Amino acid sequence: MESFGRESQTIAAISTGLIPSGVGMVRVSGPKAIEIADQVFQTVGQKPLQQRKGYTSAFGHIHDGDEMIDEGVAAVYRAPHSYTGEDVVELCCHGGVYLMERTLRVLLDHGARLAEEGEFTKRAFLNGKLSLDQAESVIGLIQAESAGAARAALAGKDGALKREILSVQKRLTGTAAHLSAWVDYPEEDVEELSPQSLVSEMEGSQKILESLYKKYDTGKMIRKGISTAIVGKPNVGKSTLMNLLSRYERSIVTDIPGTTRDVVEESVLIGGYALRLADTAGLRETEDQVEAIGVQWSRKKMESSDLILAVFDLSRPMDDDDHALLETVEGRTFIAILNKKDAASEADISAGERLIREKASDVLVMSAQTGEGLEQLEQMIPKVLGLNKIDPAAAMIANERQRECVKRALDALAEGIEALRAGITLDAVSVCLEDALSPLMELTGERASDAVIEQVFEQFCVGK
Ligand SMILES: Nc1nc2c(ncn2[C@@H]2O[C@H](COP(=O)(O)OP(=O)(O)OP(=O)(O)O)[C@@H](O)[C@H]2O)c(=O)[nH]1
Ligand SMILES: [Mg+2]
Repeated sequence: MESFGRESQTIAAISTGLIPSGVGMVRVSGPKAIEIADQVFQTVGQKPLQQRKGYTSAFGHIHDGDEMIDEGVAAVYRAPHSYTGEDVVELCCHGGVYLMERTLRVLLDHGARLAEEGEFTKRAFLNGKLSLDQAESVIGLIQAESAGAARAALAGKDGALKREILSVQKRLTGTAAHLSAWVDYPEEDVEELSPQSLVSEMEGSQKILESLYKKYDTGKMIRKGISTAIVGKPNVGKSTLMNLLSRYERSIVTDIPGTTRDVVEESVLIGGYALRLADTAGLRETEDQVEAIGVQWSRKKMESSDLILAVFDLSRPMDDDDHALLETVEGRTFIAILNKKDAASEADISAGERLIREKASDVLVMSAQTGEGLEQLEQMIPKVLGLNKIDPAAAMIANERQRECVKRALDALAEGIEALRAGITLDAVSVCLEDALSPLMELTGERASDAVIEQVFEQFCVGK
């Protein structure tokens, strides 16, 4: 009972980060937002906030009783034309942690309640401002670390996925209508209402969902970054490549084989994508206990990464270790980096290249030391991963929850198609159609349980 009416209460939270910064923002939302803000914020030479229109702002003083805390600006939004769909006031003050916390405390003293994680966005969802998948894109926007990730999140927030899902829902509802027409008037031998035509309709929906589903892993790389392992035998120049890509001395480089022992990680931006690089210990059999652990870690890193940069040294003849590496990366997404071009003769280069090309389709001759070939590498990476074929602004599944919903819809559709083909009762097919529709409505939040909604908004921070 404690939570009775919580949704109609006025909430407040600090929406900017809790670190000293130029400006801080404390947000209030709910039926009493403007009234409460008026008790805390005194406009200077202007009407109180309650007499102001939406989408206006006023300069004034934030005070606690007679004590002035700070000066700032209050922006007023009137329901339903605000982020949450309720009356909202955003109080911008100086971004000192004490000032923001004090401002918040005074708002709470005057009747606001501290907002829970994601409660502003949750209210936007409950008030029909956003679908559940759009709300999830807000998290994506906040977490985006690259241009690609930000574009994908913005497209999601704009409703790209929602529109695609709604179009499939519409198709499925149409198919359900045809199915019942066929059940009700079987004697009307209408050509387009055959089991075969129903199968085609369902396959149409299946195709759209499948294409979304297949793009999931690539989309994930755009959003979360491409985990990339730099591997190779000792001394081939892995750490030099790491430093070249990081643009600073991230890893220790020496001419002693076995220099790198730990996995050294760094995030870099390449062509609008985030690359999560891991420089690893050179792969070789070793008696050295510490180095041996490093080699194990290298292998683990290689197994879990999206992309492998397999480095070879052109200035020395290829040996068994190089061949072993080629075998290890076979079947994986990798680029063979033929390094130390500057220290190799034309003959070495062509011999090395010929050998590697037998096993690798993406090969780059470069010099990590001089930087020659860096640009080509940066262009190759998105291409090898197929990222260049994906429009970040297109509809994309953004997380595991959404992926699972699409998967359930696909399973139900496959079952329905099989049932139709096998001539199983049409009632069973109706059930499959309903089973396909239901997870799609869960995805957009049109028909999601409270538990699902809770889980989504728990991932937000307070203030959003
Ligand atoms: N000439 C030339 N030397 C290079 C190049 N890349 C790396 N080196 C040299 O090769 C040696 C080994 O470089 P590292 O980057 O430490 O090699 P690594 O693969 O990380 O070696 P381990 O950590 O021991 O496995 C160093 O002396 C580098 O300066 C290159 O492109 N050209
Ligand atoms: Mg190294």
